[in-house]
Amino acid sequence: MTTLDTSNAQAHEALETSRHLVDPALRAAVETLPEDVRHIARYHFGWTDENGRTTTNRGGKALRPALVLLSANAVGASEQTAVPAAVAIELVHNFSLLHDDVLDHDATRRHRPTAWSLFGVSGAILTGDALLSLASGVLAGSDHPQALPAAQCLNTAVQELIRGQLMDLAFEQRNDVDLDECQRMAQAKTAALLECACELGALLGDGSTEQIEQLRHFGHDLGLAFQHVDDYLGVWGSPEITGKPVYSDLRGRKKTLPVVAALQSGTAAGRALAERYLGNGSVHSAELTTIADLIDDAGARSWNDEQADHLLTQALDHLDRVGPPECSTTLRAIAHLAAHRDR
Ligand code: GRG
Repeated sequence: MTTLDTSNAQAHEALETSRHLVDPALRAAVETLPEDVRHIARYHFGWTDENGRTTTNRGGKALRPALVLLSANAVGASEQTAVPAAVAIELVHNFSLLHDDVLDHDATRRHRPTAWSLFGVSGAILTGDALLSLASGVLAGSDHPQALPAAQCLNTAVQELIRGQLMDLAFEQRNDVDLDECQRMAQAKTAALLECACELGALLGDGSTEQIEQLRHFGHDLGLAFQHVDDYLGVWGSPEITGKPVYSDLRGRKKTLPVVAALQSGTAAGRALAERYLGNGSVHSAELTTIADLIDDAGARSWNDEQADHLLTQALDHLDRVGPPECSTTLRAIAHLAAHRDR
């Protein structure tokens, strides 16, 4: 086994352990929802099929709750201490996915039809709203002394998510998006929640101000690396990994990080891409492979990989400042996995 294999195995094991710790509390929280939204929420999490029958579906990767628990661990606390925050963060994440699928008109998520496509737009939106309010309730209902600052941290992250999503949608109508604003959009839409996950773990784990700050930066840099990988998968990922149709981001002419990097590259491929990609309506299926190739030819695929690697290194530097390396070995393994889902 190579070092990478060992690290990946460790990361997968940690995700599984975290799932075992968080799942009972997450399910118990969802069970308190009114019947109709509970039905949709159970489906969305992958626990039941659309008729309410129990399934063996795994749902999402549950990365964010693992980050919460392992951040608590990294500051010397038990993972159990941070379970309410892990539940809250996963509820917020899934609220954002339910809304995101509606806003993007996506028909598939996690290898299954999206909630809105089965239960209607109103059902999906209201279920998302219910998960968001449940997240606040779970944090407020925990008797942890840091529950109030934790709720404030989560609230700030939600505001960032909304800001990032608005930017993302606005970019679809624009042909002049630059890389700087695209990175700011990704920070708000994705990095803010991973940052919050790590901060919450450190906060509930009673970490020092310096430890909380370093874990916050770790989560932020890892979050941005994660979005680079997500955007890579949106162009070159296979449906087996993404759980979505091939070229999912390109069909909707999304201004993702590699796309904008290619458009701004000043290369002949970038100009040829602009001619095909900038416009309205969905991209014709026959054009998708050519578009993906042009993004690659413009150098944006390797740029995207380099950015993800650089951000991972930066994230790990922050982790080094949290404490002795043996306290964060698992968090390090998770970071490598999150920043290399494709490779
Ligand atoms: C509309 C009020 C209102 C708020 C919602 C929709 C929204 C604001 C924000 C969108 C945020 C979003 C969906 C960002 C993308 C982040 C991302 C890369 C999600 C995929 O995360 P994974 O791969 O998902 O961890 P799994 O399926 O594993 O849980």
